[in-house]
Amino acid sequence: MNIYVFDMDGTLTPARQPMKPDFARRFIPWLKAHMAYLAAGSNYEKITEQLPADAVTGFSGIYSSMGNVFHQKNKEVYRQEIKLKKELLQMLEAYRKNTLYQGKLYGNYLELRPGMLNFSVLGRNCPFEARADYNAWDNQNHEREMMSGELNRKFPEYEISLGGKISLDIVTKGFGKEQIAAKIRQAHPNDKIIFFGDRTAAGGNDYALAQALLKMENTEVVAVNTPEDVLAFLEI
Ligand code: M1P
Repeated sequence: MNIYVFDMDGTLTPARQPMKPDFARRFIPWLKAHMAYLAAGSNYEKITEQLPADAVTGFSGIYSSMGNVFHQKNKEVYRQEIKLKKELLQMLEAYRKNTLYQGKLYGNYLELRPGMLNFSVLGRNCPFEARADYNAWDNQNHEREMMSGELNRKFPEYEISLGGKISLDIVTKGFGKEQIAAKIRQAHPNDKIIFFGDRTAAGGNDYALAQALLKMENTEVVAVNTPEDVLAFLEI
């Protein structure tokens, strides 16, 4: 049997937006007929906002906050927390204060989730246009790459990766998305595991999970750019 694993933002839904109705109409019947898990960076509340209820219950399990929380059929099975060093938080505050981005900054720039911290210089309370504006600026100026490189060198006990468009995801080493690989393999020792993600390249937040899976036997990683690529691969 194949076990399917999906990232959410950029893979099953547009980033931070609800699943498109046409995608849901084709994907959910397929989901109900297969064994599939969600492996998301977002927290569970955001997942339930973005996915229709029958998609949430259609998964055999939902890993949220990078695998630090696990739900089955709407019931929380476990959660893990993160310890944050004062020096790390001070550096994040300095990045926010000294950014060269000229646009307006918004609130909720440090979002603590179970087992992880999401950091965005721009601030998560930004409107959608500001998100696009910051992302275009960051693509030119590589602020997030610079910050994640510096933080990974200075704090080897943490793993810092680019989130989606505007943020960094910070976890304790070993407690990023890669932990999901071992958990799914343990539950399904003999099955083929196929993972779909839009950020499987180095530096992306699906990279660690993709690499952990590829080190195991009987796995496949499918790099996608949009939810439509998922439908095309699955031929649904
Ligand atoms: O694609 C998953 C990422 O989505 C959001 O990223 P951003 O706000 O940067 O677009 C965040 O929820 C992030 O934690 C998550 O990994």
